[in-house]
Amino acid sequence: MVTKSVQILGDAGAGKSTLIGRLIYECGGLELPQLEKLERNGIREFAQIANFYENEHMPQLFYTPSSQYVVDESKTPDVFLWVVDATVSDSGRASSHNLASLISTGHMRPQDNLVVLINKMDLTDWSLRIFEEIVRTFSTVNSITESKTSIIPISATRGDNIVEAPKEYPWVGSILPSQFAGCELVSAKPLAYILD
Ligand SMILES: Nc1nc2c(ncn2[C@@H]2O[C@H](COP(=O)(O)OP(=O)(O)OP(=O)(O)O)[C@@H](O)[C@H]2O)c(=O)[nH]1
Ligand SMILES: [Mg+2]
Repeated sequence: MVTKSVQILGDAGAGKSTLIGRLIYECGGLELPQLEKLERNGIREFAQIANFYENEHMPQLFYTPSSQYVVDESKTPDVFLWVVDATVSDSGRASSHNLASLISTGHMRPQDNLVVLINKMDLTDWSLRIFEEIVRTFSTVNSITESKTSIIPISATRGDNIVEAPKEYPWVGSILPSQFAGCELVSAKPLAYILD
């Protein structure tokens, strides 16, 4: 199993800590002792898991079928996840601007993959229209990096499209990039499989 680094950044309040907690909880291989430790420390939310691991200097780890990922602060991670809040009113324009400037100034140089995660899709009722609008805003993001780039919708709190697409919203698992808002970057794969 290979070990890879992942850096998770994005808009303020977009759900970065929640996503890290979700990945540790769902894909981190936690066993009873660790779960009991979280419970003993009153951890009840995914974002608190991320903060607890950080405060305790415990590595933030999760697994995809063939790799181990370690969350770190590297400027040159193997994978860079950019988290966007789907409920923003500007269709992600400020967010895509921030991402572009991070990359074009060399502050972030992902080695293999850049994945743009449109989070909080549950708050939009998994609106395809809202997702398409934000995808349109990010549709040229691959021109600023040589990394393989993907865009997917998720809900970090509900765990949708992290390991499995939400069954109630069949469009998520059947996105066809070639037919999608003129953008080839969207993927029908859940996050864990994009990273694999
Ligand atoms: N409904 C919903 N709420 C979410 C989702 N992800 C995060 N949130 C909520 O959004 C708020 C901010 O989440 P955080 O994970 O703390 O966001 P963050 O990006 O780490 O925030 P900062 O570190 O302050 O920039 C919390 O109230 C979360 O519960 C989601 O997928 N759906
Ligand atoms: Mg946070």
